[in-house]
Amino acid sequence: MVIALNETQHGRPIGVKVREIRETLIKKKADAIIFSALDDIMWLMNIRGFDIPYNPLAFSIAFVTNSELHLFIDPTKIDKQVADHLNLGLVTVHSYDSANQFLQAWHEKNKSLQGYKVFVPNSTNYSLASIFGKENLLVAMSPIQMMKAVKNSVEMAGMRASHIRDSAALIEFLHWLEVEVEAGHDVDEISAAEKVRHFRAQQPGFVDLSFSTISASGEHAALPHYKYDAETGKAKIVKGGVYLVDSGGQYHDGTTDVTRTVVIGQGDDQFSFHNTLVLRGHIENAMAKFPKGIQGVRLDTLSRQALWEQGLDFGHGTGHGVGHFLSVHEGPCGISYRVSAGDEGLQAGMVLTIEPGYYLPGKYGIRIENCYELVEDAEHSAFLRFKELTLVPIQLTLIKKNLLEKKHVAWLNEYHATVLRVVGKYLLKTGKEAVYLWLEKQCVQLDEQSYDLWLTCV
Ligand SMILES: [Mn+2]
Repeated sequence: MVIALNETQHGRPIGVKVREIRETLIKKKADAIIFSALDDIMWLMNIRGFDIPYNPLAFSIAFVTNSELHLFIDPTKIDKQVADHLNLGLVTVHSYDSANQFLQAWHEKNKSLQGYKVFVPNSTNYSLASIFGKENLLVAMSPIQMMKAVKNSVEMAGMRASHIRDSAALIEFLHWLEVEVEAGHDVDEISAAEKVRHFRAQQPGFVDLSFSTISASGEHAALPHYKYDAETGKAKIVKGGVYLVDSGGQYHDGTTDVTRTVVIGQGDDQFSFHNTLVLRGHIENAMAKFPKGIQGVRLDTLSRQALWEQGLDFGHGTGHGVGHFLSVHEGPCGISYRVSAGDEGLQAGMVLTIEPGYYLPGKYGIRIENCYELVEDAEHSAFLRFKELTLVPIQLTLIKKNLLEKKHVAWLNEYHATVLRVVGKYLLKTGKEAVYLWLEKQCVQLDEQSYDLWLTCV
């Protein structure tokens, strides 16, 4: 099956997108461009598919010339509605299997043209690229990479709306987890992960998870890419133990990715120390104002500074791009200690995660991850800043107050006020009063001057 997005979901018809691609072809003096990256094709055609778990993609190939637009896809996946949608976009649909033959014939017909060139994005497979002959290739990053990284206003509205519902689902989960563990009921990594899916699946517009949930108790959390199996997943989530949940959803209007690390009950001193360093790094990054167009690599240090001061670090990038009802990891921009391939600089309208962590092998791991949109700074129009999409409370009882400055506390207070206002309202609207009351407690405002009240009020 393939579905077509409507105008209120994609915000930009096929024709407008294709026109922009043809302008690129003219600029690059190319006669045609081939697309084989599935997220490029889904975005261009305003369709989504279900051929790959967690990724709303359909196996396909697209070919754009100055006057033609071809899509190669299994025709049995296309119903009347999708056919009409593609027809309206002036797309000629062919069977997936006929792509090679079609492209070969097209090449034969055009190869004698003066200055003949085919734009082949650098992600294209060898077999497709070799159809056109080495001397005729223009190999570069797919122009769609940047086009889809910068969300249009409709896509961004969808990202915001889906993040509210998704945050509500995760808050429901965290509330459920606390109640269950406090009651002494058995909760293991597998049953917790199933609950995460359960709460998301109840939300309107839910399609699938955006990746396989990382549900990690205790020392398992020390492995950043941990995946439970039937055996390891029996690890219990216990009072006083660390639990890390990294998960996300695919919705008709957006894609989400969020990580929280929690302790039901009291965390120990060492854990709170490391947790606060990670939190401080997250906040430092989230508060940053930076010039438009810089590469994400220049922001990466911000999320590590607090750890570095203590001789600590983490072994993964700070953040990645996120698609709009597409892949949860999306290029070309990211925030990493390595320059992300093809990073042409950060722009307003991009969606990025900030997810610093700290991992103590054999003991526990910590990661605090939110999605953010990049917006123009209100004071300095040549600058950008982060605006939160993810709205899930960050556990206040795991913070060592002497490791935060007033500005970090102010950020936390503002964040939690937004969480309560936006998601709280949504929870009440959907009849989740018990969850709302729990959320209210998680979002308590901290005293910015003296933190003395902290432990009594949380
Ligand atoms: Mn992530």
